[in-house]
Amino acid sequence: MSLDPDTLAQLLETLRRFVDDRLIPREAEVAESDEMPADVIAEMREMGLFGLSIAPEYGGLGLTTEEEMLAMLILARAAPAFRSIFATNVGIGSQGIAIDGTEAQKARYLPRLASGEIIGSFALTEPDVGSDAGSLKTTARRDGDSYVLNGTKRYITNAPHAGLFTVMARTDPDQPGARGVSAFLVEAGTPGLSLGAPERKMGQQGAHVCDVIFRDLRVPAEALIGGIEGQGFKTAMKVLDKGRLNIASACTGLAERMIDDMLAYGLERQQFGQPIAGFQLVQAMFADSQAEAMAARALVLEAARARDRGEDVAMAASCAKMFASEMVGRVADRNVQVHGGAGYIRDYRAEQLFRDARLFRIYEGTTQIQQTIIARQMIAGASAGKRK
Ligand code: COS
Repeated sequence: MSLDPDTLAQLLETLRRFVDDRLIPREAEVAESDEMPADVIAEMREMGLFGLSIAPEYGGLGLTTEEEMLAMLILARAAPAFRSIFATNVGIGSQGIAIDGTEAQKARYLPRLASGEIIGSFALTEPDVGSDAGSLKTTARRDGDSYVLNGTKRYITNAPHAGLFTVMARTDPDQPGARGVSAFLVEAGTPGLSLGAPERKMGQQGAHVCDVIFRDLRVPAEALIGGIEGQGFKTAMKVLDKGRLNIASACTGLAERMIDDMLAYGLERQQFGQPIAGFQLVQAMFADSQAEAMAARALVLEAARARDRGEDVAMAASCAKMFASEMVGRVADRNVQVHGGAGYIRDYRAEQLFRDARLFRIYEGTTQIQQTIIARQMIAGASAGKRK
């Protein structure tokens, strides 16, 4: 159910103040320490950020997709590590349950995810399985009233902090592709679950990823999402449709922040006796960035509205994710360029955000996978005579 316009405006204003007053001033501290401060997480919990997308009956704010994207556009103005800590609960760490879970699974986990009491992680990628997600090798063998999981998941966002993992595993060894995959809910602390060391990354310090390893890990049959085998790949794809919209809004919000930064610097920095913002070649970088960020905003919000209307948004989400993640890379590069020498120096944020933004073109489906999804749908539509 959508919020009334005043409540939505108030929420967005509160988020903007939180980002400006509480998050952006702590970016350097988080980047240097590679830790997310406990008081920041506590404040995020109090504000309900972990439950933006979760229905009110499970303790969340129950925002529509469009409202959620409007919130994310603001929250993403801070360095991406801040968003990362609650974003898996809003997106890929909760949506498998929200979309395809049984009533019992929703009642058991969604309230704790919404409050931020536990962090949810999404475990699809494996050492040998990235873009070709349907060929995953982790197995889940039925044994009486339980399943026994074996395998390794790789680069799992928030895994070091997670209380709950949505794990895609193969229940049917005779089905090598997507149809043999099922989705499970695995709680942290289950015997047989272990974690690798946190990876050292190019950027986004303060956000953590590591391997998740299952060795004869036993879960009850009730841990199978939706209670139906063979649906796990489709669940993962539906989760990623939504996740890709989230990434697109994160890219757009960060681009808008960097445009503000480059403008502020351009107006302050004097060369040849005047602010560099007065030079047309610098203005071209402002203008290209602004037009591209506006296009990304329009794309993500239109896709969000289509999702709220109940339409299939697989292609629109891929278009938004592809365009926005490529766009934010260009804007991050121009932001460094406008800052000149200062743009290359650690003490300024342009350098950090340039590295942080690089991940967006890779996770939740590379640009090349988004291109594949978009083109496949175009061809299928044209073949079926459905393309206008
Ligand atoms: N929603 C619902 N169902 C979907 C779907 C979607 N968005 N996309 C695919 N499916 C269904 C298909 O309809 C098909 O169902 P049937 O078997 O009933 O026909 C099934 O899922 C398999 O789909 P498909 O044949 O397209 O699977 P492929 O193995 O060709 O893989 C890609 C498709 C490449 C798109 C997929 O593997 C993918 O998204 N890869 C990237 C993974 C990724 O983003 N990883 C990032 C890690 S998560 S942070």
